[in-house]
Amino acid sequence: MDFRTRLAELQHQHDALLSRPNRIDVRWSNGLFDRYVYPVLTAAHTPLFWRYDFNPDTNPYLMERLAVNAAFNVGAMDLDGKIILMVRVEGADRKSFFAVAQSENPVEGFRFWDYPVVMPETDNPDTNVYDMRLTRHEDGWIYGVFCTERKDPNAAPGDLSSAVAQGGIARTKDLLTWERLPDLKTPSPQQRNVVLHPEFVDGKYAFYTRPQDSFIEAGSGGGIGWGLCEDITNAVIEQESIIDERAYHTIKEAKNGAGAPPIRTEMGWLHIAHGVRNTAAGLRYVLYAFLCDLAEPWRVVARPGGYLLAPEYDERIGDVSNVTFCNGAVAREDGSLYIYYGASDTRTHVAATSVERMLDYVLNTPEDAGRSYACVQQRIALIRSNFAEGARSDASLD
Ligand code: M1P
Repeated sequence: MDFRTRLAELQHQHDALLSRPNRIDVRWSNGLFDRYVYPVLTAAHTPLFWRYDFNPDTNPYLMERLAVNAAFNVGAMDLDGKIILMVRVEGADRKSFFAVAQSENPVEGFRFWDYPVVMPETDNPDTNVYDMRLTRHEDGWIYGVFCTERKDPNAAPGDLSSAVAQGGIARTKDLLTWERLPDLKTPSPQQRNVVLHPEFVDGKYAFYTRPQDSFIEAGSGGGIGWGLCEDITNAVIEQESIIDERAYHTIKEAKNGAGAPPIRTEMGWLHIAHGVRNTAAGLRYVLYAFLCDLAEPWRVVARPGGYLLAPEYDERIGDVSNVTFCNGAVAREDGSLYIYYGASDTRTHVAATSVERMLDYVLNTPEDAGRSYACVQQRIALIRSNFAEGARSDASLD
């Protein structure tokens, strides 16, 4: 196929992908949210002109010159009626960067802006940046809080894996031009999954943190932390307290982290977070939800047990399999709520629900009972109440 024909074919396929309608996955039904059949973003959604050199003289075989590996873990917000996703795009070289994709439809039709985000560096340049949470703060700025990763300066010679993760902070008014602020300083050696609360608390900026001792292990960092700081242009948290602990034999045994910036509801601040447990096949990442008090956002008031959303179907497989991860959700004025989640560190999916349903879920789902015996008691209570409602025994059916 000659250059021009192949380019036309590539463009045709790309246009078809970008305009492919999405539909609810009928295999899935739990009354809480709808899953969609197709991911809303994949590496293949990135513009062809980000990847191919279109000049036949310099690229006679029409090769991908700068391939893209993945598009996942998106920050999200509603902007003038459009859904904006701040995508973690990962090049074939493993480096992630941020890029905006937008759509008027929350479940399909996402298209990338022409250029990725140019995120200014600090004096200590980031090797890798990822997982931006977008917070529209009451101070008038839109903040992007993300993980910045650099090689560990104390790594032993030959150790090319040890890294240091910290909370990077930048702000913008238009998502185009970004002002980089100094990284968040906390008492913890490392941070990931840092989220800025959208409102001042006691006149201060409030952060959800995830203290950790090393790059991978949370170690003594016991869960989702909370801390206040006076000045976001030099953000220092002196005191960090754990508001949502890790716990033995739960979905957040190994680690957990705040996800989308919390959503203000009439019943409290709604959080969609992630929990990580160990399995014989490696780590398993699931989403879970909890609710915090409106006036005291550091106080958890409802903790439904178990996970909200776990990897299913194709979501289970990818570069890091068995992972669902959320750092962006959008609550719209009509009450609908869209949860964007990365699947297995490869692509981006959406689950559609409503704030009302999520409140029903967090307020009426029993807490983790903690022990098998107690979980059986919980289930027996449900069974008895259903028999009282007229449920028929399956065993009595022929
Ligand atoms: O690979 C799974 C996830 O691992 C990290 O999350 P956590 O810090 O909770 O382990 C992040 O790097 C995230 O991007 C990734 O999806």
